[in-house]
Amino acid sequence: MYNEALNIEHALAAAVEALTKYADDYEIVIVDDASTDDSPALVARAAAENPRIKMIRHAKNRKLGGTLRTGFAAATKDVVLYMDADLPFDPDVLGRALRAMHVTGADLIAGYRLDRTMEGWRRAIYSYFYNGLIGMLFGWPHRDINFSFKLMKREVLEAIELRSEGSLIDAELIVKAKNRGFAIQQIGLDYFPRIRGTSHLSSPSVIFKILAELVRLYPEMRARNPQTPAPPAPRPMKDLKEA
Ligand SMILES: Nc1nc2c(ncn2[C@@H]2O[C@H](COP(=O)(O)OP(=O)(O)OP(=O)(O)O)[C@@H](O)[C@H]2O)c(=O)[nH]1
Ligand SMILES: [Mg+2]
Repeated sequence: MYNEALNIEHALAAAVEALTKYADDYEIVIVDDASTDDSPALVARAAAENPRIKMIRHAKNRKLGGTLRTGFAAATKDVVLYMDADLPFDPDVLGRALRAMHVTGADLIAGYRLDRTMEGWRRAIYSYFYNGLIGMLFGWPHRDINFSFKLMKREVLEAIELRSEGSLIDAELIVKAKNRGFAIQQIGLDYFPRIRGTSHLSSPSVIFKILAELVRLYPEMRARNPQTPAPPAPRPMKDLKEA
């Protein structure tokens, strides 16, 4: 979360609603990336009312990769979902994604945006080339690398070391998980572009940082290291809910 005072309370309420419906036990970890608006105070208020909500605050702005790594390190449950704070999808899709994990036995379910027309052609073109570039470099075609819906078993996060500070983090996660032999499936999701607050992560400096980190991390992202056995037979839905 970065300066999301206009979105965060509603995003939290929608997440709590979905988690209550689909999980017996849950936690919500919000990483505040040194926001300068009221959003940390709003999260603190929600956390005082619901002890399952935790907030971790960065003293300095670290961008997406550093922030996700803080959040992943703090997550304690068996299944972890990461989501942007501007509510780009309805958290109720968690039910479908858990179901997809159960039915396919995948270790990671990645969401892709079914329709992006509202975002404008410039961003659609950037994404098209970025998805193509990652596919070409690592041999893993993936439809929507940077979409913020990734549901994964905690084994995935325990097995790989993520090092991006910027927005390369999504590609690093997908590529390293695949290289370790984890099974990934994709599901199409309704995407709701931001209508409140300010966009921060689609600037030229963010894209430049992705390319710089790609050069730095390319060798380790190329290393195939399948130490993971074939995915186990799917667990009953009931177990996932209890997890
Ligand atoms: N950690 C971190 N997160 C940020 C920063 N800027 C934005 N974010 C968060 O990252 C997520 C995505 O940022 P957005 O600005 O929505 O980027 P986007 O989804 O590519 O673009 P729009 O939705 O069109 O604004 C949101 O949860 C933001 O709060 C930042 O500097 N650091
Ligand atoms: Mg957004």
